[in-house]
Amino acid sequence: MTKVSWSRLMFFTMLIFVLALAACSNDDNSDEASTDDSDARTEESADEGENESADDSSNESAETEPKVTEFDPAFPEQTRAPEVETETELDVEVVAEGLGVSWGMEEFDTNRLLVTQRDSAELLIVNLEDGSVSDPIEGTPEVNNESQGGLLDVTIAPDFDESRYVFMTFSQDIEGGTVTAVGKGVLSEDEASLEDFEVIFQATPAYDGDLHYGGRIIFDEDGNLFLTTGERSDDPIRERAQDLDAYLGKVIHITQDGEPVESNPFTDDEDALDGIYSYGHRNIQGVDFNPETGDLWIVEFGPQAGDELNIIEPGSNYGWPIVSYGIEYSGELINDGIAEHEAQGFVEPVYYWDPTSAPSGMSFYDNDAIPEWENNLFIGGLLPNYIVRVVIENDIIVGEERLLTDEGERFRDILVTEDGALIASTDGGTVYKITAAGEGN
Ligand SMILES: [Ca+2]
Repeated sequence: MTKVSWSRLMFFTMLIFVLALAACSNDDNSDEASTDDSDARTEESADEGENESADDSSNESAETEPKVTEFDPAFPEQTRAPEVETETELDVEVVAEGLGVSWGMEEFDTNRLLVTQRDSAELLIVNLEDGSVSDPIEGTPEVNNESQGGLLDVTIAPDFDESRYVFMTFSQDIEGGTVTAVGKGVLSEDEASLEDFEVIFQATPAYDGDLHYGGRIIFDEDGNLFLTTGERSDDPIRERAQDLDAYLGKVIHITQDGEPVESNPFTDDEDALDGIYSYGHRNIQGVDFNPETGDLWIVEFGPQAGDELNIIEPGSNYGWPIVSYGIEYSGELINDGIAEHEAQGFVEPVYYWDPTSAPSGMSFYDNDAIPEWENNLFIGGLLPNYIVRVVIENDIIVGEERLLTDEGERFRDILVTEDGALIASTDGGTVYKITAAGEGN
């Protein structure tokens, strides 16, 4: 059988399956693999699986676009994991729409979210039960909202019920350019204002640019903050990702007052900034703790291809811009085109995408409301526009799925509620709620 006819057979097989699914559900969880009619596939997957039954797609990778690099992975499971498919019937509900770029979310009260608006620098409350959206909360910081800048992430203090502290990241104008900044304020009892807002940390040096702020924050179990930054994109400032006297391209570990955590790996190194936890990153826009291992996982935007999923080890170097599984947007090789990290003394990504998943916010599904999703990782994709589901076994990526592929939305942040709903916010200002069918309300 030729590749083309196999593809067509597969297309119709998929089509029948999708139609069957649609008959019992009108959710948007259809499989996008069938929509690639370009016949541009270069993978050899057409040779695989023909002696398997129709419900076994385990030899097909979720990625159907041709690779843009010629790099080989360091180990077989490092890229293009087999496609998996959620069997649970899902409800996909639009909770809110018409908002701006909804960069960060936090569930501060059961089924109520704090949601940042990147460009307007507004902080809103979205109620997942009735879809209501509050007026902007007063007292948010002034931001530089050019290009990728603005009001970014939001989280609450571990003792929020008593302290009412809300922490946010944003791009801030200071002398010499802009920085990724962290600030905190107290949410008033009437939820109308943030009081006594103060900046607690600035990821210096400042740079006169408007790209790659990173900007995710998450609390650890000791009540300290992890902050992710970007390397400000341009060549040569991006080389500062390798420098321990700059907070660019780093994972940073600070207290609630913005001070370096004492146990940080470089506190005994006089030439290094004490807040640095790991380095050699490009632009980290997603972070969460793996609920099975307790490890800190991040996702970082690569150049053209080479988006990486990394497990963060203190003091380690993740290689950017010395090594990458991606190439420059111009098509040129990065450095000398060295991709293998470990051979060069850097930490290998646990997984990478080629061409891209354009990864933004992410969240582990630390819940049993949808049992087959438990401990899976969900990542917002900006372009292509879908949510990535990653299945992990012993720190190896064993499956990948793309969800909400037909919405045409840039998925900016992902959150799992206490009730086990998967929430996705988008650049188009939509908030989606995904639940097992019949359990959404
Ligand atoms: Ca890397």
